[in-house]
Amino acid sequence: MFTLAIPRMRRCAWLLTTTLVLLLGACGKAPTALERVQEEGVLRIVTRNSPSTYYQDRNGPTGFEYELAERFAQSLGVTLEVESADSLETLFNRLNSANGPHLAAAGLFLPGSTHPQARFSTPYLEVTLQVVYRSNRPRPTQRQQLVGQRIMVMKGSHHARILAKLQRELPALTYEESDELEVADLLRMVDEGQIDLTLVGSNELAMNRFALPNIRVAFDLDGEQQLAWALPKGTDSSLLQAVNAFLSKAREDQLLTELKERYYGQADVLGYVGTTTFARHLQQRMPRYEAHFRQAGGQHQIDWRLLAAIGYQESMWEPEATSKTGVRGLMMLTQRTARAMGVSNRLDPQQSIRGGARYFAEVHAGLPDSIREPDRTWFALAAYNIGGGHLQDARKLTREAGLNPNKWRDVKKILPRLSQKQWYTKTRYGYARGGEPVHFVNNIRRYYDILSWVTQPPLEGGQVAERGLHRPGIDKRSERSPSL
Ligand code: BLG
Repeated sequence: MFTLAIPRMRRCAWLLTTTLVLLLGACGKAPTALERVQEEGVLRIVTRNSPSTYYQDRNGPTGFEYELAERFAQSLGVTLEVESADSLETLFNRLNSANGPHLAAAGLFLPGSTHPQARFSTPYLEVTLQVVYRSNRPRPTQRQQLVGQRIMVMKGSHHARILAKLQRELPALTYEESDELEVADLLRMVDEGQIDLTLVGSNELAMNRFALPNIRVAFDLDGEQQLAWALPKGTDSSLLQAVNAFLSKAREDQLLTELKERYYGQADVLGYVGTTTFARHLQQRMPRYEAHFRQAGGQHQIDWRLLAAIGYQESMWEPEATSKTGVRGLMMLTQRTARAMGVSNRLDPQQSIRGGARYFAEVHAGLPDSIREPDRTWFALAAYNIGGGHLQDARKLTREAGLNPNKWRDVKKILPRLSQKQWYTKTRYGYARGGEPVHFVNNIRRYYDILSWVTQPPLEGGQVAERGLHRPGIDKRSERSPSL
């Protein structure tokens, strides 16, 4: 009996095991966080609506965090979906909610210790944390002088944690945390004297400074800081590993350098005086010409804000401006260009804008196809200023220097050589003030960024000013073109 029974039991055991294995096999292992993103075909991120992270311009969503996240989504072969949170509290709650975003890309400071609600990626940007104050108040120069001041920071921010740490050292230190206000609001409150101080990342300050005439940096706090993306706690680390691998490649491939240059590189080019003067003229002068910029932009498919930025760089929106070389008008047309563009009176702002827009569009269209956007726009600006021939020379010298003649980043390094004898004697068109277009393009890019931010269309699902939880459309463009 037993001799028969034993094999039957074994058979049963084998059958059971096989069934279990098959069942497990059929159900599959639970997909990892990364596999879920890939299966869904969408990377969902939460961010903040601010000039240093994410906002809308005419072409759709833009901003440092947006573009970096878009590149990450591309690397995974999925599309990007963005929502913006109106406070850090909402942001971290969303991150940890069921079916919430996969990660937060929001200019978050890498915490010194573990964060209660998130795991952080490797850093992608180095910034300093700055204490800012109002210019007509005494400047604090060290930590002890923070005591007795009305300080406000965003609730749940790294800045608040730094202050909490400092409070242990300086028990008399007090500060408030707000979950209603964004960095830009806090800076405005300092600017208007409603609070004494706030803390801000150097990148954010640079991007927000244009409308804040009274803001000054008191001192840097706590050495160099780093920004990183945040992922929810409690998920496996597959997505975090993919993020880290992407960021390390982005560093190696210069993508981070490029984005830094694109979004923050221009932030300081205007300097303090330039920035505040621009902010004043934006209110006082721009409204007179806005309709002309819009009209000319519409006619030539150029973002009107780019035309306005050119106009500001050329004349500070002064229709009677005259350069030392006799170039005149709001868009600073040479006599030859004016004639070619059918402008009879260069001092007529509408004619000048129309002529400038047409000239820019022609120069842009005439560039070789090998120059892609957004560089194509920067090259067109340079040609507007220095002429196509000199730009050609600079591109040739760039190629000869082993650099890429289709990249603005490379050509702008070489352009100043056009004013050095050892170089311009080797060129076809000879001497030119090659530094001028570099400066010209840098400034215009910064004016353009500011104009894009201040005139950004409302995000879908609510007004920007309300900064609710928005879900703008997914943008699949791989190239950003401010002009066409
Ligand atoms: C530009 C012309 C280009 C011309 C270059 O000069 O003017 N652009 C316009 O008229 C819009 O057409 O190129 S060329 O036709 O191939 O020769 C070179 O001649 C104008 C520039 C010159 C510049 N502002 C627009 O950017 C200017 O006024 N520079 C002088 C500055 S300062 O007063 O001496 O400091």
